[in-house]
Amino acid sequence: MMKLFLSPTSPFARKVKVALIEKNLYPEVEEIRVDPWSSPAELIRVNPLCQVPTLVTSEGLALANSDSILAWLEHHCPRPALLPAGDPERGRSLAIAAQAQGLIQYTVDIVLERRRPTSQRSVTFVDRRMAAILRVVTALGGEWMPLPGFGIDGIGVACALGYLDLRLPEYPWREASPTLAHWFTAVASRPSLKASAPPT
Ligand SMILES: N[C@@H](CCC(=O)N[C@@H](CS)C(=O)NCC(=O)O)C(=O)O
Repeated sequence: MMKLFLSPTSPFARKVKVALIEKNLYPEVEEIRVDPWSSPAELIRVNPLCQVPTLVTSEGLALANSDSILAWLEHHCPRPALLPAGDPERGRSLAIAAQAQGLIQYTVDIVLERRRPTSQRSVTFVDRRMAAILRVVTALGGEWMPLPGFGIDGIGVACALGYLDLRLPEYPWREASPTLAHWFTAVASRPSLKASAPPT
């Protein structure tokens, strides 16, 4: 039995949950819901970083960091594959997944910045992140469109867009990238995305 520490709103944790469901492994997973910001002892015991997601394998190995967990999963449970076997698709998938991961991190950066007292907030920093988010969303709807199928690139992009809708609902990413909006609507019906959707 594997253990997955997650919080229902974490987009990083959602990537891992979606990948586990897509690989038909979720029946073997015990889901442990925690709030990492309250520093729960059970999370710190396995992951000194005190972050979700943390996956504890059936051998007792505690893995942090969504991309490291996905890499471990792909190697240990190769079917169905979430990463193309050959180049250039494999490289493209990793490149798109990296943009998606950055998109999530930049959105989190803005959320954390907004939680700071007004006097401590940096407008310059938020503007820089906002500008990058717009560039990434545009690229993901164009040259870096997720590959056909639903691998780690599509998983990352879907979780990133879901998180944008959750945390920055006023952000007009669909207008910036109608093609990406169309793709997002098409994949939204996947059971893995439905089962992992954040509470509204
Ligand atoms: N690079 C990590 C980021 C994980 C992360 O930042 N998780 C957040 C929740 S969305 C967290 O646990 N934050 C608590 C903290 O940073 O203290 C990943 O991809 O998994």
